[in-house]
Amino acid sequence: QQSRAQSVAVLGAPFSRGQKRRGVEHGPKVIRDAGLIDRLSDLDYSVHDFGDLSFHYLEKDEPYMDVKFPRTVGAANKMLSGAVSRAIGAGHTLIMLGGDHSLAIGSVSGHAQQCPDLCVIWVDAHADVNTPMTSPSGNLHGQPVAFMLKELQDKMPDVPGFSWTKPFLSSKDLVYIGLRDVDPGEHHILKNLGIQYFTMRDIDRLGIQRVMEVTLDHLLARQQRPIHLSFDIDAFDPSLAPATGTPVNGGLTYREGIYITEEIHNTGLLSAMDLVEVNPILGANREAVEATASLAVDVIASSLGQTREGAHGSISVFFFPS
Ligand code: EXY
Ligand code: MN
Ligand code: MN
Repeated sequence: QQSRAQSVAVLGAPFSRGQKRRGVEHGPKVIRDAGLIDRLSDLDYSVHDFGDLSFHYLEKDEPYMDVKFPRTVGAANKMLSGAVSRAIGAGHTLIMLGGDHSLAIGSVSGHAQQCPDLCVIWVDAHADVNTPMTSPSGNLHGQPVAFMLKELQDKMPDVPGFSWTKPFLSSKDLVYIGLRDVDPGEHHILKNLGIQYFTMRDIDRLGIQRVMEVTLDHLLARQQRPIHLSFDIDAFDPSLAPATGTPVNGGLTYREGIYITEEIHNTGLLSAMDLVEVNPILGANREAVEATASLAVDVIASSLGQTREGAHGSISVFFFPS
């Protein structure tokens, strides 16, 4: 199947203030160095590398309640949101390379400006739906979904730096896959809003085939609509993706991760994706970093149609009459 647009935009977002560890701002570089652009070109897309955004890190950015770097994160996401909206408006399928997962606020909101009917598949060890009141860390990469959900609007304080964005996503238009580290406040939100989610235990129980069937049915059965895939590399088991800031044991296998993205590609509805939380400074050695970055490239290529089956769309020598 073909994806909706034949042209892909790659946008780097070297940003790390949504959490406290250095290094995740180098994610775009190591993912590109692992061969991303060539791999996408091999899939017969016209690839537009928009380069990296340059973010301003404010000198003075006092915490708000316990929220760290609110104005810096807010401004970065505002810039990202505009860039994503323009790229999608120009007809590209958008690939955002993070950076930490707070960037999804900008990425998904920019996508939603162009495609208000979008749905979101969030692949992550974490639910990232803490509010400033429930967050145990104050880190905004654990809170992006709370800024998106309409149902949480009256639970959200006015965090400085975020007056440019309003909640735009209904909780029924979001599905999580891969959860295994959910805070009490987040669990309360997931349950009370009736959000569809699949923990690693659910994947153990149902198998990834059934999980994807229910996921796509939940989001698409009533209406075909654009998909935003927000893929946190820490969804994978740390043995596969060691170079990341908040690893949690017992994650996705390689085959489960690739099955997820193959199924999403097969809908023909992927419109934008994030690949976040690759942190080269946290790899134990070069091999660990390269393995994580190369996994990120596999996830993106598979989301855009690289298959394990193989394909013969563009060969020049044919053996059989067609
Ligand atoms: N739930 C924890 C918190 O809110 O601080 C940990 C969040 C980690 C977020 C990572 C990127 O997905
Ligand atoms: Mn995340
Ligand atoms: Mn995570």
